[in-house]
Amino acid sequence: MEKTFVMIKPDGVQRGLIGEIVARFETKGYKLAGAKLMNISNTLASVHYGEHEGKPFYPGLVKFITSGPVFAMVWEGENVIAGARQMMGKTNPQEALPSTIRGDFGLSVGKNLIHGSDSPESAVREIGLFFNDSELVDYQKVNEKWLY
Ligand code: RTP
Ligand code: MG
Repeated sequence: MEKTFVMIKPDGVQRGLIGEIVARFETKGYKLAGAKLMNISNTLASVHYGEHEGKPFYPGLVKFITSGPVFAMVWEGENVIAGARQMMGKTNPQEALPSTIRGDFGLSVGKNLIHGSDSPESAVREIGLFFNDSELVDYQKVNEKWLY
């Protein structure tokens, strides 16, 4: 089954939105395979956001993502990479539709609450960056046969 990396950014943690955001993924039907509250080092931030190095917003992005704890997660399910991005909404919360996480809770592109892998390659890369194999749990959920 497909897996993706999702992370509640420091603004989401500080605003007390961990439960609200986790609940959306849970009730959608996705399965949580791993989760942890952690601080991101400058090194990890620069590897994770390496694709944006050199862009004008990059220094601010690294400063922001290392400014406080994040809640890192791995979610599993059919088409979860695209599905999670849909639930997050557009990068700029002012363009994100209502009922998306950024559309419902965000106001600015710099503090847009949540990250989600944007492709299968990114998902594998990011899961490997943030989680050891031993931190990911493989299990059956009782409701699986009612979802697919
Ligand atoms: P993310 O990687 O955080 O999940 O967000 P994303 O895919 O929707 O957006 P991406 O293009 O990867 O940009 C990464 C983060 O950089 C910040 N950003 N600021 N014009 C700007 O000021 C600007 N553009 C991007 C956002 O916080 C975005 O989430
Ligand atoms: Mg991105």
